[in-house]
Amino acid sequence: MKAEERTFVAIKPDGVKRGLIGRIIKRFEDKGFKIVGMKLLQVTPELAAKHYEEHIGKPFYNRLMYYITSGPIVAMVVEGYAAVESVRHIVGATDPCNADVGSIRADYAQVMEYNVIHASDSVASANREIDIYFKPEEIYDNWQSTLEKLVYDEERYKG
Ligand code: FUP
Repeated sequence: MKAEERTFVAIKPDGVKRGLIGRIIKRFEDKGFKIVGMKLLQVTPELAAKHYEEHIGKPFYNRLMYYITSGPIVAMVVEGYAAVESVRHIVGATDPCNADVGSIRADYAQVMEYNVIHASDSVASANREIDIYFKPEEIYDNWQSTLEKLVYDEERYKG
């Protein structure tokens, strides 16, 4: 059964520089997700290499490293029902040409190299990426979103 999950989301440097932070966060809030971690940070080359270690050696790796370190990102931990799958739908396909209409990448991006946002592709990746970007004490879950009980039954779907 699908359940409550956490996922890692990052508004990439192009999204920050284009002034899309508010519009992107709004989509997750509108959906009823709970943001339990959030910060603006500059990704160092070391952090970037850790995040994208699966892509080391690929033809686009160097460009990806340059891009993700080219300005600050907004890193978030987003919590909600089937958050990994659901957030990936809101984000859209990696290549914005193929992203579903209405998704963030369809609405705001044209090419893969500047696709505005990152979201974890599995629960295992989410846990790994949350660990890379957040200390446990930087995650705040000790508050109640007014939506938790209305958008989905939190107790029923507890992860
Ligand atoms: P995603 O999970 O959608 O972020 O996509 P990937 O982990 O497959 O790729 C990470 C980033 O590398 C993408 F956001 C964009 C970039 N990339 C390219 O530039 N070219 C490629 O062929 C594949 C990925």
